[in-house]
Amino acid sequence: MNIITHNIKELGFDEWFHDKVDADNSEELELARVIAVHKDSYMITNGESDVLAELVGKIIYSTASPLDYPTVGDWVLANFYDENTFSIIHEIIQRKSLLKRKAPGKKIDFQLIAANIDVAFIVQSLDDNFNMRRLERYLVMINESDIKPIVLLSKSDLLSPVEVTERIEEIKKLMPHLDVMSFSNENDSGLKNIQDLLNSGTTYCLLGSSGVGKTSLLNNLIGEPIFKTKQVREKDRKGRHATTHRELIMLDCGAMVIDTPGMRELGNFSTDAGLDETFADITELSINCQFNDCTHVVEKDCAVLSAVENGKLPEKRYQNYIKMHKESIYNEMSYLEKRHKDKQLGKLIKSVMKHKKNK
Ligand SMILES: Nc1nc2c(ncn2[C@@H]2O[C@H](COP(=O)(O)OP(=O)(O)OP(=O)(O)O)[C@@H](O)[C@H]2O)c(=O)[nH]1
Ligand SMILES: [Mg+2]
Ligand SMILES: [Zn+2]
Repeated sequence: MNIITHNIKELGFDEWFHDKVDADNSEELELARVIAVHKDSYMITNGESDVLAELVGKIIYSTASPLDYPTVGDWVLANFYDENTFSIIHEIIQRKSLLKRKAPGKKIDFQLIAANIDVAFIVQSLDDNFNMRRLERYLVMINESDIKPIVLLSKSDLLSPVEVTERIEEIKKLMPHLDVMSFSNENDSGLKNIQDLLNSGTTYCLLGSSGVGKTSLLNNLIGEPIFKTKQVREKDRKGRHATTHRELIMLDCGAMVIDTPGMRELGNFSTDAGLDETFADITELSINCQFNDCTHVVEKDCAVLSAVENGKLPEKRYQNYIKMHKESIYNEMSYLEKRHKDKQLGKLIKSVMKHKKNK
């Protein structure tokens, strides 16, 4: 059985993961963490060297879902070859947490964002990008996993201090327990507060729309402009992503940060847990609904609807909740249907192959 070496401990490997490693396989394989995902290959590290990796055939041919592929932040068991210049990933170790969304467009499938994240920074810019409904959407995604969300409001240099405080209060009024901070990459205000949050061996990830300043923040935390940021010209900021892939970066303080490309769509999936936690006010109100299975849409004596009527619950927040709830039911059903069809197809292929063999 592999022991927890100093190297992998620094990368965040702990007893929790140790208990999940299959002892049979761990003899000849080495523990490593996925630090980057490219089209058909990966970059993994064992704390000593960063090594190019590919997937073992077994994973490529037996995977039914994107959930079975490695993503940034994953712990894997791998074989290292050629003096640690190449490796083959044999197994993904169970994930402590997983950030995923619906794949963009009409396709009903998951897209993985990152695994084994401890803290997610939701970055929204204070100028024109701030949007409470989008913030709720990110929170639903994060609260579904055991990840701590922290809201970072960027570009505070573009607003007056009074306006910044008002924005923070607006969020706090709806979600009193949420951590919210403002900062600026331009004049460095608030950066020290963010640095103070970072702990060694802990994995953070930067989420938020394109152009809000995620990579600029990462560069500031590194202390050097290592990663490319984009030059925003006023009108054509759409469709140009400065960051194109996800990568795990180790900071000098020992904290790890995953930068992600800005996401335009955030379709959600089976997010009951995420919804309940994000909309704790609605969950709380629903205790007083007449029916246990109240959907808060048409029912009589619905405490949620009354709260909207008397202005205690903002109508837009209520509508966003209902919208995401419906969406998650729809996506879940479509996904199950798709999986069922895929399985049928799999059976058909198997029987055709068998038939051919027997001929
Ligand atoms: N005024 C101001 N501009 C900023 C701040 N942070 C970033 N910017 C500018 O915003 C633009 C986008 O910054 P990036 O760091 O590339 O944004 P990003 O979130 O990484 O964008 P994607 O990689 O496309 O998702 C750049 O031109 C930055 O100079 C800030 O705090 N204040
Ligand atoms: Mg970026
Ligand atoms: Zn109700």
